[in-house]
Amino acid sequence: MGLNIGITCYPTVGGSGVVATELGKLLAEKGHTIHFITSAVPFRLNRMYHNIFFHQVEVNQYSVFQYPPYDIALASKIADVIKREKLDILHVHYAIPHAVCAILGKQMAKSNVKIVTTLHGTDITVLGADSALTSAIKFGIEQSDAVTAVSNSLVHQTNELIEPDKLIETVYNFIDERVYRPIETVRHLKKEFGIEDGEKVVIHVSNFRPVKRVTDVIQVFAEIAKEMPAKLLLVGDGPEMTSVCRLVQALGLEGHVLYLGKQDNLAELYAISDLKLLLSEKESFGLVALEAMACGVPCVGTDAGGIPEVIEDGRNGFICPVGDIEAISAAAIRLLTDSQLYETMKTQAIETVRIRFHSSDIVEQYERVYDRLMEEE
Ligand code: GMT
Repeated sequence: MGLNIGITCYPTVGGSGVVATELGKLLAEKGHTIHFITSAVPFRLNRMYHNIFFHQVEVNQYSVFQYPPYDIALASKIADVIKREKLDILHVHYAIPHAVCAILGKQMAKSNVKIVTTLHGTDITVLGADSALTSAIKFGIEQSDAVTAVSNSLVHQTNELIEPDKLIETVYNFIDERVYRPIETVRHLKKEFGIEDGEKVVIHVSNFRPVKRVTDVIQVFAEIAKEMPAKLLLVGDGPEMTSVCRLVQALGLEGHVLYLGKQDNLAELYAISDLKLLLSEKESFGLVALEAMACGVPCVGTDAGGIPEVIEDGRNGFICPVGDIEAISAAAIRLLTDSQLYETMKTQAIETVRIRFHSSDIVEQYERVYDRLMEEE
């Protein structure tokens, strides 16, 4: 029987919002009723579903408040939706603040709704190290009925940093295979971007925060461009963009780098790309690597967090030490120049996504968590 499921996430661009929204859509397609309780319509909620509802969290901007009370407004909205829609499950993404808001909302509603919290990384690897927040994160985890994390590495880091008295299960991220797949029809894009036949295309997609080490991407690309004609697609924007542009200029790479800003149709960009670089120093999973691999683009990534659980070194891509420009460049150049190795890794990348991260398997894992909690009644 279909469940009534509330989902809270950050609805704006970001892997956690993407995963939460795609999960809601696939659960709705399986007959569950979904209630998004968020500050804006999730950006990936791009079509009409009869069984997906959106409840907007309105934050009071009253000037007396030095900080807008988002957390309290969310808890209050959660309480209203729990009561009115008789939620069975409330699935929140991020321990801080969402798990804590869920617990408060449940208490306000005097309900027995089951809370599932999914940890995505930043809540643990960045906020977890902030002693001002550790108790709240621990509380959010321990008071949830079930807690999942998006990689084994994140489970391990959470246990090390927070030491919660709670079992945390790994449920990997997934992509929508209908969107992220190899497509052949956009070859004209290359021409439109001014990419010559025979030029290799390297792509990097991120929010350009310091943890993504985008300047390493530029340094590696400079080494690649010494060996072969190549272009670099930079997709996304963020605080590091100024340093990135400066480095591109200093290395004389202006004509080789295309700044594409934030983009939606990534499958089309992957269709014209040969290699993806994900060189982060912290990354609980690396959803962008999975998206690229699903489109048949092998990746070179760093040995940070959950990246090696997605990119399997020497099988579907390469893993190198964080910041080791020489090793990363050598791996990238090897992949781009050995056509037999490239074809093998491309095939393995597609296979890995299909076998280890298939959306139907991952959604079933979440359903099993929900069913288990419902049976505990
Ligand atoms: O850091 C980001 O890129 C954004 C952040 C988010 O909130 O979406 O990403 C985190 O969650 C993603 C989805 O689970 C993961 O794929 C990212 O690896 C994770 N980011 C970090 O751990 C830094």
